[in-house]
Amino acid sequence: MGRLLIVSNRLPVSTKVEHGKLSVVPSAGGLATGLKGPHEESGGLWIGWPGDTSRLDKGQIEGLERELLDLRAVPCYLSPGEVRAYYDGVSNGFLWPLFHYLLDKIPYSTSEWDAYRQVNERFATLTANHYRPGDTVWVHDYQLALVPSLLREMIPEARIGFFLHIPFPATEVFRIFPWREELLLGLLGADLVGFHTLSYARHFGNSLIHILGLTPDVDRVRSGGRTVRFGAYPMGIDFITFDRLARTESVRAEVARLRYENQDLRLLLGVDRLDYTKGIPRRLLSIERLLQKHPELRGRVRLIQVAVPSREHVDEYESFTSEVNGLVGRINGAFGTATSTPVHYLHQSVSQKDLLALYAATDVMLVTPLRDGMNLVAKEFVAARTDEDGVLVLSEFAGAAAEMAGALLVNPYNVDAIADATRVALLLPEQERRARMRAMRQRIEQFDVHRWARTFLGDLRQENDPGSREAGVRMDREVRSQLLERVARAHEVLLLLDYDGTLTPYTRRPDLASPDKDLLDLLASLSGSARARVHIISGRSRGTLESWLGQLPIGLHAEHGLWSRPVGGEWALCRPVDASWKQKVLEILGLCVERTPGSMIEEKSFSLAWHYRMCDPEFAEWQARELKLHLTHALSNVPVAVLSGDKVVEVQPHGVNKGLVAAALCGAHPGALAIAAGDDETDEHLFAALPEGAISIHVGSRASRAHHNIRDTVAMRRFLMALASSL
Ligand code: GDG
Repeated sequence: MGRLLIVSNRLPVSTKVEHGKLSVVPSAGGLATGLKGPHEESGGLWIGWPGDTSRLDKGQIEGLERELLDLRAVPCYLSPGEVRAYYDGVSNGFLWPLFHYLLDKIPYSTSEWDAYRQVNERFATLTANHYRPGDTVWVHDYQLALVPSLLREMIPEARIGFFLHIPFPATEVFRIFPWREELLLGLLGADLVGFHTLSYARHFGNSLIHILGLTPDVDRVRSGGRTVRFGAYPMGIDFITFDRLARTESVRAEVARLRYENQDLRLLLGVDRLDYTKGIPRRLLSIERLLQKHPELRGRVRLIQVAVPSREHVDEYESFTSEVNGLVGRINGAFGTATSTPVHYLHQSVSQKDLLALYAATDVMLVTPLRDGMNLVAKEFVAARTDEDGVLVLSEFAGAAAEMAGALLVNPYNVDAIADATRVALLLPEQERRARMRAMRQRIEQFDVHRWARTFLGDLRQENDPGSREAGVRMDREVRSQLLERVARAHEVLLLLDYDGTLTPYTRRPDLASPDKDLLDLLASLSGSARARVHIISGRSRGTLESWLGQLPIGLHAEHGLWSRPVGGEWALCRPVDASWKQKVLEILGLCVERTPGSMIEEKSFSLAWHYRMCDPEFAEWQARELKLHLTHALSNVPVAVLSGDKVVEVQPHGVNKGLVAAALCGAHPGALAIAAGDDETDEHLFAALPEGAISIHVGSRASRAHHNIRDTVAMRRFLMALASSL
C-alpha cells in the first residue's frame, strides 16, 4: 500500500522562538492523534501551513525545515496577506459562519475569493510535487475545498479523499455562498467525501442536485466521467489515552483539589474555543436564568467556563469577546457574594492534565454549541469519566448528538431549556447517571479516532466502480480517427441510434425536442450512403417518430422496440402484448402528477411514461424513487417492467427492450460493423446486445457498459458528421 499524504491548513506543530532559537513542538490535537499511525506507518507526509514565519530569519527557516523533515511534515508557506485573505477572510470570515447557519455574521461582500483559490492552488501544487504513484491523499476541511479538483487536474489517477470537519449546511443556506458551484466542483475532485453525520452528507447530496443539477444515487454521484462517493464518518477521540490519563495519580490529585476547593458547590463546566458558534452567551444566560428561577441554587452551583482565545484577527471575534466578558461580569455582579462567584471564567487555555481534571471533577458538563460539526469536548468528557459518573447536557445541533444516546439533549437557542436541563442534570439519581454514562463510554470507546481513520481510509482505497460499468474511453481526436478508419474499411455499417439525449438535447417538455434542419440533413446524409443502414431506436411513440423522421429512408423503432418500421415499410408490433394493466398504472401516475407540480404523463400504445424534467429536482427524484418502489410492488404479478430513463419513469411490457431490436438487426446484417449510441439506462440493453467488435458510444458522463464515451449531443453530432464523410 502506498504512502498517506495528509493535507490540512495547519501542520500539527507549533513553533516557538526563545533566545533566538527556534523549536518545533508536535501538537496533540484529535486529528494528529488519529492520523499518526497511518501517517508514520506508511512513511507518509503531512502538508500544511507551519504558522506565521514572517519574522523568522534565514537560519531559523532552515532549522524549521530540518525539524519538520524529521516529523515528515512539509511546510506550505503563506504570506501575512494571504493568511488575512484566505484564512481570516474567506475561510473563517465567510465559510465558517455560513456553514454554521450564522448568517448575520457573514460579511456584506468579500473580494478575497481569488486569494482562497490561489492558496488552494499552492497546496495542490505542493502535494502534486510530493506525490508518488500509489500514494493516497487525504485533504482536510473547509479551508482547502478546492484542493481535490485542482489536484485531480494535475494527477488524474490519484486516490483523493476529503473530510469536512464542520457541518455541511442545508441547501437553502449553502446556496447563499457566492462561489457555491466552484466549491462543490472542488470537492467533487475527490473519490470519497466524508462528513461527521448522515444529515451533512444528505445536505451535500441535495446541493449537488439543486446547484449542479447532478443526480446522486444514495451515496455516490457521477461527475466529470467519474464516480464520487460521499458518506458519514463520525470522528472519535483517542479514548484509551484519555481514559488512561484520567486514571493517573497527578490527574486524580488535581480532581481531589478541585473538589476540595469547591466542596460546598455543584460544578458545571464549559470548555470551548472562544467562538460565537459554541453558544457561550446563551449558556451564561441560562445560568442567570437558573439562579433567578431557583434561588435555592444560589451559592450552591458554579460554572467553570474555559474559553480558549481563538481567531483574534477576525473582526467578529473581537466584539464577541467583549460581549462574553460583559455577561460574566453581569452574572457575577448579580449573584456573587463576598466569598464566591457563580461563574469562574478562564479566558486562556489550560494544560491537558488540568483539562482532564476539570472533566473528571465536574457534576454537569455543558456542551451547548449553536452548531458544531462534531464536538470532541463532549466525547473527551465521557472518556475522562472513569468513575462512570457525571451528566452531559448536549446541544442537539452538535454532530455528536447523533451518537451520544446518554446525554440530555437541548436546543441551544432556548435559554430556558438549557437552564431546565441543567437543573434536571443536577437532580438526576446516581443510578440513572451511571447508566447513561456507561452507554456513552461504550460507544466512544468502540468508535474511537483510530477506527475513524481506518474506516475512512479503508473506504477511500476501495474501487468506486466495481465491475465493468466504468466510464468508457473518452472520444478524443485519436480515438475518433481510429474508429473512422474502421468505418472506412467496413463493407456495411449498421447505425443504431437513440434519439433524445443522443441526437438532440433534452428540452423542458418532450414534445419540444423535434429535429432541427441540421439533424435531418445529417440523418439524410448518413442514410444516403450505399454502405450504411440507419436505425433510430427510441422510447418515443410511433406517431412522434413518424411525424418527425418518417420522411427519411431510415428504420424507426418506437416504444423501446415494441413497434418497428423498416425503411419504406409499415409499422408492425414486434409481438402481441397485453395492455390491460394500463388503466391501473395511469391512476398511480395521475396521483404522482398531482403531487409533483410540473410533471406529466406520456401515453403510448402499450407503455406509459412519467416525465419530471420540469420539476423541483430534489423532490421529483425522491418521488421517482417512491414511484418505482410502489409500481414494482403494485405490478408484481403483471408482465411489465419499470424502467428509469433521464428524468422519466416508464412502464412497458416485460421483455421488450432496445436490446431485442439491436440483436435482430445485427442478426439480419451479419458482418456489418454495428455502431450504437445512447445516453440513458434504457440504452444499456442496446449496448449489451451488440456483437463482438461493435462500437458502442455512451453520450454523457454516467457509468455505462459502452466502450466509448462522448461528452454531449453536440460532440455526438460532430462525430456522426465525420462518419458521414468517411462513408
Ligand atoms: C472542529 C469542529 C469538530 C479546548 N480547550 C482546551 C483544549 N481544547 C481542545 C479540546 C478538543 C479541541 O480543543 C476542540 O475540539 P472541538 O471538536 O470541540 O471543536 P473545534 O476546535 O471547533 O473543531 C468540530 C472538530 O473540528 C473535529 O472534527 O468536532 O465540530 O468545529 O480536543 O480538548 N485542550 C487543552 N486545553 C484547553 O484549554 N489542552
